[in-house]
Amino acid sequence: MAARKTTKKPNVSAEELKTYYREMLLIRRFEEKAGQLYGMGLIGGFCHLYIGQEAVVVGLEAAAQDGDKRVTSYRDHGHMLACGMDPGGVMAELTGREGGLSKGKGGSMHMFSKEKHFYGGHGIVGAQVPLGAGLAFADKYKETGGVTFTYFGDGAANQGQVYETFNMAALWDLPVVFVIENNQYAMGTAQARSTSSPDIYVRGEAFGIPGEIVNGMDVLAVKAAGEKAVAHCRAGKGPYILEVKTYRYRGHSMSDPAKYRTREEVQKVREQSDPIEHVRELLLTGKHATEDDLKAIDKEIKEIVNQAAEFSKESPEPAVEELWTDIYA
Ligand SMILES: Cc1ncc(C[n+]2csc(CCOP(=O)(O)OP(=O)(O)O)c2C)c(N)n1
Ligand SMILES: [Mg+2]
Repeated sequence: MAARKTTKKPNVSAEELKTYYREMLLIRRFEEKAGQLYGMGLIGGFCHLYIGQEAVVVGLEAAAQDGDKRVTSYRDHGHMLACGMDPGGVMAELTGREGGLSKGKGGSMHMFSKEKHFYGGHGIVGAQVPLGAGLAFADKYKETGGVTFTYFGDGAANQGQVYETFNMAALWDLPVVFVIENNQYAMGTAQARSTSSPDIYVRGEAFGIPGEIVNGMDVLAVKAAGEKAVAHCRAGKGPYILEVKTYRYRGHSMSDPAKYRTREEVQKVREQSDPIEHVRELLLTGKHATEDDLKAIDKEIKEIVNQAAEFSKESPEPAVEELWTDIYA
């Protein structure tokens, strides 16, 4: 993973930096709270946390325009929060309550928002990749000018359907940004043990799809790469691949004891490359914010997350009759 660089003064306003700080902190605190509620038995089933990867989605959302679409895997809470979906609705879905975004019937991996153009939330590894190309096909067909961000992991990048999708997306010049969130592990398997090439984005070359590596612990680097990718797509030049190097601090899911890596490895990333600390440092050293300003933001975020948690506990269980609604068969 690329080391954090704070020596170069970034060309970014104080407000922008504070927005990224706030958005990344919201994801982190939300996920910590979800972890707590899971530990208390209030969340059941699978729950995959996004802690450590916050700069990826926040940076790319900063490069998106209204009407752009996003689709991702089961590690999806951060994507929903970053595109503006309600934290209370997400948390109540995790606890399986009526106020959840899928009325408590879907859980962590099954939320959607037509309004925010969030198309899931997919538990089958790699399944969202062809769906993302389909969404981009619709935009191209309807000439909306929209771009679809299709997120998948380093493990998913070894799936055959990814390359079938690359072929068609390139053939039809679809406006899709393929975002490989390379957090270096697929469940308990390190990238080097499962993936033949150290760089994954180069596989796009076979289809004529350009791409690049991005430092996923630096929100500004992610945003800049995202802008380049989106401009490529909007200009009608077809798909683009961003291989974003990141790291997840928690286990694969809440039931993972994480015996395949050392505590020291995780600690080292936290200390040397944490994406939120990075922006915090930029804000303080650039004199864009004081410690008190940042404390006020921390407090504001804590309140949002506490309210979401309260709502997720107070919202009732779905009524039994709900079993017969939203059925498409
Ligand atoms: C088709 C399929 N095969 C296997 C699984 C089990 N599985 C769930 S997540 C996962 C690893 C995926 O890793 P990666 O794509 O790197 O994403 P990350 O979890 O790191 O975000 C596997 C093998 C599955 N859900 N679907
Ligand atoms: Mg992975």
